[in-house]
Amino acid sequence: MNVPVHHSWLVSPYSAKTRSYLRYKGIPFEDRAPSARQLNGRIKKAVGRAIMPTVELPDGTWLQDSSLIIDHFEAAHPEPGIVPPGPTQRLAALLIELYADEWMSLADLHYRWNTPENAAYAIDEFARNGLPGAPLFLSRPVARKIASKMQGYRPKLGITEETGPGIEAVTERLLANLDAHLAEHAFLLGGRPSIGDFALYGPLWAHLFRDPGTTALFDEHAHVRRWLDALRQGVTPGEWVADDGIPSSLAPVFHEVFAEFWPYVGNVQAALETWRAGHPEATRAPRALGDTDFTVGGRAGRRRLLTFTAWMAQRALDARTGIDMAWLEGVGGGAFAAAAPTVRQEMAGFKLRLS
Ligand SMILES: N[C@@H](CCC(=O)N[C@@H](CS)C(=O)NCC(=O)O)C(=O)O
Repeated sequence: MNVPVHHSWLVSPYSAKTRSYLRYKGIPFEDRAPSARQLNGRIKKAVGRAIMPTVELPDGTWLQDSSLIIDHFEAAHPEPGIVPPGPTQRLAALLIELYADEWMSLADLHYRWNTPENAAYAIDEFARNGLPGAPLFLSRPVARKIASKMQGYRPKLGITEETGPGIEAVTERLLANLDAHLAEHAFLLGGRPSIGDFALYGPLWAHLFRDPGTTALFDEHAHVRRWLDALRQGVTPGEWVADDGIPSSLAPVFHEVFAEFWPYVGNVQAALETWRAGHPEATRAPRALGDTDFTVGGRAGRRRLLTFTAWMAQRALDARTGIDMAWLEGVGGGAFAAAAPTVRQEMAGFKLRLS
């Protein structure tokens, strides 16, 4: 093994993020689809969980979490950079990454598991990957087990009959807003993709576009389809938008980020701080701190307060220095600008720790 091995399935959104990133960077790698046995054996042993993507480096080191995988390769291969040098564009890219990773899972799981055609397709994909070469009557039961775990995330994330239409409304708006933006720009922040592009591509391509029951969501959005193709195939980088500017055509997207997603993150952070006050000696917070009210597309639900999301939010919060505050406030980011979290976490040994 002379090149990094990217362990992933095509159905996985976070793996689509890292795969498209590695391709764009021109970093040689081997894409390998792990079997169920490898996921529960080697991979679980290496990173503590049967999860994807993982990257196994030639020296035997393992990487997990799509953001940390990208950070690793950005440090080793800085050009062409995917984090813009301007502070406002950098923040914009990290906000889109945060939203794509932590909020698009609503759309991912809703459209895949509540669309019968997609669910059947995904189960067969799980079967082919999980037990390669086995006849479907043998591999489908294994696949159904994996699927039922994924389906089980729906109520925890607040994906219900009540919120489903809200998730669809938000997703359709996102696609329309992106299409209008991409009519004028090749990528989110100009002529080259940022970490926000790769993160957003993950769920849009691996779930919504690739799953056959929802491909039609893209029928009216030719610019989004062209953008998906560019991110899938790799492109020659152009220039960032000049002068650290954020195109006004992205304003509706950021308004959505701050309208419904950011209040949820604020609730996670508040819950983490309350929990921390009661557990001053703890070195790790639980994965979930109970449930909270939330809204998506105007529909109300309840979802778990996930401490992982607070860790991801730190990346964006830490990038506020030197930014154009007028832009941030103009797109509804006042609460984000003012947030002053007192509890921090860090990833060590594939686990979050309180720092
Ligand atoms: N934040 C992680 C999320 C990875 C993730 O949730 N991967 C899914 C597949 S797309 C998975 O393997 N889930 C297994 C599980 O939740 O047990 C990342 O960015 O790598």
